[in-house]
Amino acid sequence: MALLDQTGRYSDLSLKEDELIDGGKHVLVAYTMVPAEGYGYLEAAAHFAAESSTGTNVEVSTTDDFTKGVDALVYFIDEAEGKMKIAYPMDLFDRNITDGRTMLVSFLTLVIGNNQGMGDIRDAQMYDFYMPPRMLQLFDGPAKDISDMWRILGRPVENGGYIAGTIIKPKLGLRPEPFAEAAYQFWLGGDFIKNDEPQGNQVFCPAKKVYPLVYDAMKRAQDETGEAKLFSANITADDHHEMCARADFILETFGPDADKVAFLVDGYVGGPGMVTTARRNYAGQYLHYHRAGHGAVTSPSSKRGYTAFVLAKMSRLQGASGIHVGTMGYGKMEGDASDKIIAYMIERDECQGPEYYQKWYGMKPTTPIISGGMNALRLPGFFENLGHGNVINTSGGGSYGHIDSPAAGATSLRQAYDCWKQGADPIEYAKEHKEFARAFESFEHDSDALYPGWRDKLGVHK
Ligand code: CAP
Ligand code: MG
Repeated sequence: MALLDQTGRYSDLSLKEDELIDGGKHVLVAYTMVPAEGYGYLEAAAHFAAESSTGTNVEVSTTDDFTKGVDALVYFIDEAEGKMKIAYPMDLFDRNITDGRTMLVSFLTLVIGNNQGMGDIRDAQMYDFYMPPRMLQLFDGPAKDISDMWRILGRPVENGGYIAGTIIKPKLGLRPEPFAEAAYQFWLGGDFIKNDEPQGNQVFCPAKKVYPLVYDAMKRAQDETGEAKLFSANITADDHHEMCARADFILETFGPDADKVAFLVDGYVGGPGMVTTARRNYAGQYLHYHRAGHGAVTSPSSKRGYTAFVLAKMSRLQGASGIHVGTMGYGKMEGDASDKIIAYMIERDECQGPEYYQKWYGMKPTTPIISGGMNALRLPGFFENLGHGNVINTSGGGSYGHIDSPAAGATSLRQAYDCWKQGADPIEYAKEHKEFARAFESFEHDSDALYPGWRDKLGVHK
């Protein structure tokens, strides 16, 4: 079906990207895009830009010259590569009437909104974006970051290193007493425990019963180990007031140790409002963004929405103190070694993304949270790929699946980091470190795959 040709108004391929960046007045967005059958590339891209800014599929009589001044413009296309780039004038984006700040939901509504269902677009996925300095100033950014955790753990606030964590497993089905016992057992060896993403106030494990028991477990583990312990409590809920009721109860329950509580928000399924509820109402707490569900749009098999890189970059703008970034091919979830760019973009003050070089101008970093099928055997390779261990790692199966105890599982995680930092051979290291060695027997599928001949070398026989 013939469409209004909007290339004249919504594209200008003479625009220069470096001039747009120097001008500081545009948000730039890079997409992979494939038009639907029978539509021209630039025509479809221009219609995409119209629908994402000031236009629709026909001219309207109410448009005036000012309107045209805030048109989004296609400034680059590569039909062979299936890529386009669009410049969005900053003034398109909505601002709070309360404090003038901008909001991620407006960014999403425009750049990944109606354009996701247009008849002349088959595929369109955002794979990078560039925020100019003024827009960065208008996002909340993180209030707390990993340095706050290192400080509580009594470590250097620079390069404080690996935080050994877990997720209370099984994912659901524990009543309060076994839940708190699972926490206590891990804390005897580890630093950090999170609720699993669906754990909240289930009828068989009421929040008002379980959190006091978890706090008691934290105190006992702190007393027994002489170490501070951290807990990431899930406050995800549809209703803002419910979120606050959970957060308030948890802070009251942990009382003098409330600074050791992070708030977990299932930010993808919950959406920007939920993340901002936590960020703005509890700025004193580390904001832990869990991304359950993101695979619906970020999976390599998805041709729409946005990538995991974009999700993580957006979370820093929103103020996530930490976000799950996957395991870069070393764990159970989708991903590969090149995903390390996701970590670099959210932890550094400037970084080259897939398309844009982004400076953050001092916005606090977002911690890469590494989770999903990890255990002590998989970690050395992970650290080698990433190049550092300044991360929070939560290994659920990797802790509660250790054949000796959750504490031994936690210790094996710490030892994996130590092994990598020393540049030691894992087999040689295992000979001197029992919990790490027993991880080989705990996760035989992995040890066989990663360390062939490990049995003979460690003198372990079936
Ligand atoms: C990991 C986890 C996390 C996933 C989420 C799970 O448990 O608790 O939710 O890591 O994936 O429920 O699978 P295990 P990602 O450690 O037992 O695998 O971190 O990639 O968002
Ligand atoms: Mg989970």
